[in-house]
Amino acid sequence: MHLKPHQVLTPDGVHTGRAAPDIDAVRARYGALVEARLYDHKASALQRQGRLATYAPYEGQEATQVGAVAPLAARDWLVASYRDAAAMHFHGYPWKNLLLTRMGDERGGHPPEGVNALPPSITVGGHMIHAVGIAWAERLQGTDAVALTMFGDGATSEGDFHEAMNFAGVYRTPTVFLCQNNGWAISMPRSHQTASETIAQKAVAYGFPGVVVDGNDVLAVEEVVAEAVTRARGGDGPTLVEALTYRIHGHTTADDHRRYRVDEEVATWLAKDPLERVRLWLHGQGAWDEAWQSELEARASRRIEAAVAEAESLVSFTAGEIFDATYQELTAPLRIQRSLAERDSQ
Ligand SMILES: Cc1ncc(C[n+]2csc(CCOP(=O)(O)OP(=O)(O)O)c2C)c(N)n1
Ligand SMILES: [Mg+2]
Repeated sequence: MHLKPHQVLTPDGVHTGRAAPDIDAVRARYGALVEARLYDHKASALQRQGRLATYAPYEGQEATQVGAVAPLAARDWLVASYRDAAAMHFHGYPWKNLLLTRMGDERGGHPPEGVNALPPSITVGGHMIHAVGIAWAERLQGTDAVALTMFGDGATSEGDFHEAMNFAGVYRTPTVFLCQNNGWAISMPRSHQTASETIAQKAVAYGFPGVVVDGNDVLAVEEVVAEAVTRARGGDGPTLVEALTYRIHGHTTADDHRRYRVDEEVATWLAKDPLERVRLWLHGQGAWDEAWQSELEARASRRIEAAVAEAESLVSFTAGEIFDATYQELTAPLRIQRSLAERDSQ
């Protein structure tokens, strides 16, 4: 069990890993990180313009999300939560569908055929059980597919976490549990979540390995998850990975994080930015320049803008129709609320 976080790239962009990384692979990861950040900023801006409902920003957590799905094959499953848009996108879930889920359109929850991912779970922790069930079903059918589930530090206090981990341990299901420990569950700090020194060590009690990784280091996350995927595929059972990371913004666009945490804490994590360390390393290899950066941003922005246009062209319900889709019959107070919603959205 590694209780010291595994790290390959320091925040200054120094590579401390064993083997020299493949430059093209790192450039590809960097491109994904850039696109992930652009989407996050775009989605927050759309929410501010009233074009998206509440959004859960993940800036600061891009390395965990990109690194976690990099080792997955298309036949593997991703079962993630509301903050994991980047991970889901890079496992094939289109930006358009992710936007639709935030626009209140249920079509967002139906990824294209062949994309092995469940819709983002809003229920904290419930989806870990689904991931274990999927992994077990794959094993019973004799495939070598694995299921990766992503959840937060807060989710580890749910009974569902225990049920999922216990079942996975007993039946040695091919499940990779990835806890994005971002230090906070809304306003609840990690120190109030559990008395365990680490979340990873909880795996020991369930009979499988737990690993701690620097969640702002995309190469380290990829390495650790790749090892866990190999174990699961080979029939050696689950692994719990704890990625230490941080969400730079509020819990959602409806939260003011300045009410429960200090600016200095955010500043400490800004200095460990997951994109910057990769950029610095590439720059040191002569594999990064401004022109390439602009090209990456332009390409990602074109893809994201196209997804926004497509999602917006599909969504055409009025605020009042949300009531019709939710209730079979409207009571008198609901009829009043419906007409107020219609009036306010004019
Ligand atoms: C079962 C359940 N309980 C409570 C909530 C309300 N809720 C939404 S997010 C959240 C905090 C989750 O924190 P964490 O697991 O650390 O994930 P993070 O938001 O930090 O990514 C809570 C309590 C919920 N959605 N589902
Ligand atoms: Mg959290």
